[in-house]
Amino acid sequence: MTDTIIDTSVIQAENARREADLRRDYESLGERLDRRGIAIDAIKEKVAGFSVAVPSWGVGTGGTRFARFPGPGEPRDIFDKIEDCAVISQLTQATRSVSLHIPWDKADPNRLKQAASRFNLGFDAMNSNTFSDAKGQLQSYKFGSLSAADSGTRQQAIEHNLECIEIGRTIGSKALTVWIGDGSNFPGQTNFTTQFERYLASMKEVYAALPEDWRLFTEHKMYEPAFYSTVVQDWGTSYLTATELGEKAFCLVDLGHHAPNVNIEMIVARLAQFGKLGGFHFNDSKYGDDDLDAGSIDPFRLFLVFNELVDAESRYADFRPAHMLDQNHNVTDPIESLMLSAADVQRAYAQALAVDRAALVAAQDANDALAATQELRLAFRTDVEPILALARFEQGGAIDPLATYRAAGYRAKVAEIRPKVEGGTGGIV
Ligand code: LRH
Ligand code: MN
Ligand code: MN
Repeated sequence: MTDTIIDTSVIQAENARREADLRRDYESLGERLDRRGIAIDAIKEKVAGFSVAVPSWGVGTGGTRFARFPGPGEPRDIFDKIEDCAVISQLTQATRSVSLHIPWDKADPNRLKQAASRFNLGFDAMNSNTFSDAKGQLQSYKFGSLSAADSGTRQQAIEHNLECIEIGRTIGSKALTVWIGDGSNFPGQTNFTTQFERYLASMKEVYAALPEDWRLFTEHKMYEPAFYSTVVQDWGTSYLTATELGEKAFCLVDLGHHAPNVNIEMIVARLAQFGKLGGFHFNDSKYGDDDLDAGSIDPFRLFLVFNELVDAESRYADFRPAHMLDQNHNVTDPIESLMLSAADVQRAYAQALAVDRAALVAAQDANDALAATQELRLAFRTDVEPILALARFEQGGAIDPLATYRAAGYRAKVAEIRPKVEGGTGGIV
């Protein structure tokens, strides 16, 4: 039996107030989609099978680079975080796993596994951290980690990644995501080629320790914390790395890690075409790596990414990118934000499934640019909320997760148990 945190009677009462309207809305949307030759139930089925992992760090205190402003009922440790993730999963039915960050979430792996399986949660990719110094660590990552000039520092970073794999093995994870902050702040500070050689050599050692059924994701990011050059700065370098390493290595696309206006959906298409798209960190941004809620700034971009994913699904066998959220900020209850992000990722998927693919291809082949783009706009403008809500409802989730979460008073309840956290300086990247 799966334990639940939110009292099911609260969910039932909230759902009862909304069910009749939802069914009417679903039926009327079904009729409209049917006129376009699109089957609503098929979309619902796919949406119901879709899951995006919650990042453990996303349920914690949001911060800016400058300060942390903790809210009430902050999780005290990874076990509280798993409970918060269980709430998100229970209400949205869209987040069946958690992505851990080591050493932030370091704990007895058997306890971690037990804590998650109590709520039927799995573990998605493990994230290593060699971009900040852990307490008591011998070498500092101030001047880099896997690509550092100092061999002892590189060795320490390699061993940390191996440890992440070991923890992941015990808890049932099947992937390791490596993001490094290595780079330079000044022209001439480092040699681009030597630094990348050292990174590749280190990554080869990590790759060699990867279990047979695991995948290794390399996550690129244009800049920050290094501001002149970054070792894995774009999808090109990420692709080179994945290719150098071997068939278990793939590229991870964090939507916030590109230059403004970069055509991310095209990067997605390229990586998928060459079998190297490993997964995503979904979030949204206006300026840089803002880590805002998915779909909150540019939902059309998210839709266009999913448009490529749906296209790729039909083209490639064994196409199974990992879907994870990566967000962390300051002004909302993180559980609320993560629930809305999960729904927005699902929404983009549902909208992409509502594209009339045959009509799109016909317009493209006829060089009818306007008709082609209209197909996308039509799907993007479709309000697919009834599909998402019914998929949630049928799996025991909340028709309206946000209202139900508020009605359940979860945050106030945990605030009674979890001590108030002091604010402080920032530091999350
Ligand atoms: C780097 C990043 C990476 C880290 C996370 C905390 O900006 O996106 O995925 O692991 O933030
Ligand atoms: Mn990320
Ligand atoms: Mn980031």
